[in-house]
Amino acid sequence: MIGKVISCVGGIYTVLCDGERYHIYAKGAFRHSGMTPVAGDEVRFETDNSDKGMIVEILPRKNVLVRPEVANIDVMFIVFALASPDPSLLAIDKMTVVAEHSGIEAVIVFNKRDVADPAFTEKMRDIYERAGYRVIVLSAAENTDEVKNALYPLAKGRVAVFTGPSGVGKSTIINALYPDLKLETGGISEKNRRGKNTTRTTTLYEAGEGGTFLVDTPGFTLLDFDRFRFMKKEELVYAFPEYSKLVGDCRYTKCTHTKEEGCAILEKTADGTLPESRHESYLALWEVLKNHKDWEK
Ligand SMILES: Nc1nc2c(ncn2[C@@H]2O[C@H](COP(=O)(O)OP(=O)(O)O)[C@@H](O)[C@H]2O)c(=O)[nH]1
Ligand SMILES: [Mg+2]
Ligand SMILES: [Zn+2]
Repeated sequence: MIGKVISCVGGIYTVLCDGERYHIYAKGAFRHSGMTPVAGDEVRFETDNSDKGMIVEILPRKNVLVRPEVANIDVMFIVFALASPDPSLLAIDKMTVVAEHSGIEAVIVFNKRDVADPAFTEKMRDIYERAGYRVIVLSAAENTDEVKNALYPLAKGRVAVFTGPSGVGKSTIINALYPDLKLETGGISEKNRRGKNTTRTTTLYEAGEGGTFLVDTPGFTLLDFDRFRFMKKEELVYAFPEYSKLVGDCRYTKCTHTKEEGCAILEKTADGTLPESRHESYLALWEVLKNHKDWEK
């Protein structure tokens, strides 16, 4: 049988298949191969018609994230507040880079418009629209219809990950979208949960009438970039959509886009065509990736 892994707690996988939930183990061979099933995996499993059984195969993945550990993501909602807390543009750009590199559609969601300066809101929208992203501005606590109208069409029938720092309104947004899930808001319970559990587990929440799965990541858990070693620094430019199309215009084929003369990306940043903040993030991430290489040597 083929099913979808919903969660894994203490080595027991919950697998959803034809509306039934199976609580099963994974074949020991996975551990030896270093690739174990994660939430979001499509798996082949054997069962003796009870709710028990054994996962025997992980079907090919579209993509997989390490933190949170989840596979086959269709869309990543990168949620930040426009104020309280103020957004870190570097933190946003780390997440867009992870999404791009993993081949996951990223949607930038700015919440708490009600407490933000309108000029700042427009500045944020402009930066990310120019980068090529869909940008959604919300006031989730005030207006649930707005959340539904903007996000429902993008989440419906898909595996959607909500990521972003604590306190930006992720749970509020998810609750507005799918009130039946009743996620706790305010962050206190998240802290408790994290305190008790040393190992993080990822759960896919089934939402709506089927085929929609949500992942709410508590706190700032998306791929800690400093431990993100599978990306080469030369690949970074391709994780900035507005840069990848300019690479061919740089004077040198080995341009690193950090300081070279005749760099198309530097020129377009200097003349204001491309936002400064994105290039600051590029430089910061370049340094991280460069140092990894040294460290590995
Ligand atoms: N002012 C304002 N507060 C909001 C908005 N959305 C959520 N909040 C509040 O922000 C706090 C954190 O929200 P929560 O959904 O728990 O954030 P999470 O940690 O990202 O899941 C809560 O007190 C919410 O009521 C909003 O649009 N405007
Ligand atoms: Mg939350
Ligand atoms: Zn260049």
